[in-house]
Amino acid sequence: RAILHGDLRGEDVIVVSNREPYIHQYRRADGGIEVQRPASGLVTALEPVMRACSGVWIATGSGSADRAVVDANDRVAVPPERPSYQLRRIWLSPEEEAGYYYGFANEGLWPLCHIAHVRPTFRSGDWAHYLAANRRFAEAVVREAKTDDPIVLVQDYHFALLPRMIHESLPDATVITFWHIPWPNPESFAICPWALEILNGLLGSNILGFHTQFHCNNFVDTVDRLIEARVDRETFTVSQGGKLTAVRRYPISIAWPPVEDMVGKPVADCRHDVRAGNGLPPGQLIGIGVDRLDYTKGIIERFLAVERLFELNPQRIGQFTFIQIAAPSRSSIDEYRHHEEAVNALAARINARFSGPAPAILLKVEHHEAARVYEYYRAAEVCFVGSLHDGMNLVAKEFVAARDDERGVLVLSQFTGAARELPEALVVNPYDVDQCAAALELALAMPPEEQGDRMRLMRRLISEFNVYRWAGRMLLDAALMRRRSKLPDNPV
Ligand code: ADQ
Repeated sequence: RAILHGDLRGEDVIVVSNREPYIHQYRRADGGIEVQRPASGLVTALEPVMRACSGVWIATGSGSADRAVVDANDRVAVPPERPSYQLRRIWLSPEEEAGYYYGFANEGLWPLCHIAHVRPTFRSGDWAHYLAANRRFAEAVVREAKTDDPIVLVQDYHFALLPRMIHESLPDATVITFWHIPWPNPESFAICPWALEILNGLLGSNILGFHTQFHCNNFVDTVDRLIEARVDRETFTVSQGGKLTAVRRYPISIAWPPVEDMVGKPVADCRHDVRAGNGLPPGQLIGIGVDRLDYTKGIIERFLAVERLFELNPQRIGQFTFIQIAAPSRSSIDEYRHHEEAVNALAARINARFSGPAPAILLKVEHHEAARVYEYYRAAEVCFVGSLHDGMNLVAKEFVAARDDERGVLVLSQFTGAARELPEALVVNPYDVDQCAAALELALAMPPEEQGDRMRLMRRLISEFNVYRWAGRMLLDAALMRRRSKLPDNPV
């Protein structure tokens, strides 16, 4: 935090992300405007940076009252209760959004980068929108820069072309790009008809960050295989046309300690309220899953594991309920709608087979307030993160942060970035239904001392490697790079 507050004062910092940190939703009856802060680790991590240096955050306007509050330059000061930095909104038409966001980013790059066996769809029309949207954000960065050497933090796969565009207009800018999803191997990445453009775009960054070393390796291998560039595996840098990009691992995390609102309610009250609120008996054993309703999250596989648990351990029927909280996501894409239907049908089939006095699966397709999500974490015996592939997965870390009682068991897919940091979880292969069912039973039967031993180790890691450290390490590396680049050339 000291880095964020001290070293950055006076720096010209710009963040670019697709989603905005504040959404002005609608005008209330009392004339005020309802503002939502989407539950997002990114905002938690980067807001202290923005506050420290009165920066500018550029994002797509998405709320129906967003236009009503901006000035002539499409800017509004945020946070609403204590304005300290500017939010600059970019307005995309429905066609631009369909092509750039739903099309190229989410039907192309998302399945391309995740091994979930969903075929990516690439359309030249979507690519044209992606290119144009990146261009519009680049123009906004140039307009918002107060100096010719700003620090620009580019977030995620929506903006692969942006780093190069910024570098061309502001060659002295320090561009730090963070790719929040996995990076595939070179053969998989080469499927993309615009693979070279994407790589050249990203290599406009001074620093390119991934959650795991494995994804850094895949990126460097992809560059080595597909384009003309010098790859140095000793320093993990790529140089192309005199431009150097450092490829680095920065595992994202969550705020620590967790905000008081999240863990203020006693565990016993959470246990009672979650059971009573869902019509479950007081002693019911509970498993919890929390995800966007996305095919990469392995919700189907988790339900199959719950079904297998009941087949193998009939004494658990009626005694155990798996509650899946699933936030609707990208539902204008066919693949997501089909997935939602499949999830619903499977829950119904398993419930028809295995519900006792209480249901086997409770599927709640809705967004919950963050404090409610934590209440579920605190009420559960087990949290099951079953992603088929996931850059990091913050749910795993949130569950651990929520358990200040040092109880509860995390069952965690080996295909998440989080599994590399939390080996004390019960790490499973989500495709192996029997193994997952066995892990669930092990979790339900685990003695409290062992739960505590595992939980304490995981809590220690997250308390140390929290989200401030994620942002701080990237910015420290960037600061060092900037100081080095200002030294005169070596005269000898
Ligand atoms: P996501 O794919 O969105 O993020 P994840 O890291 O699990 O995945 O974060 C999801 C967030 O949404 C969590 O904070 C969770 O609490 C919240 N959430 C999920 N379902 C919810 C619901 N029904 N109601 C309310 N909140 C809900 C991408 C990458 C990840 C990477 C993050 C951050 O895919 O791998 O960890 O970015 O880099």
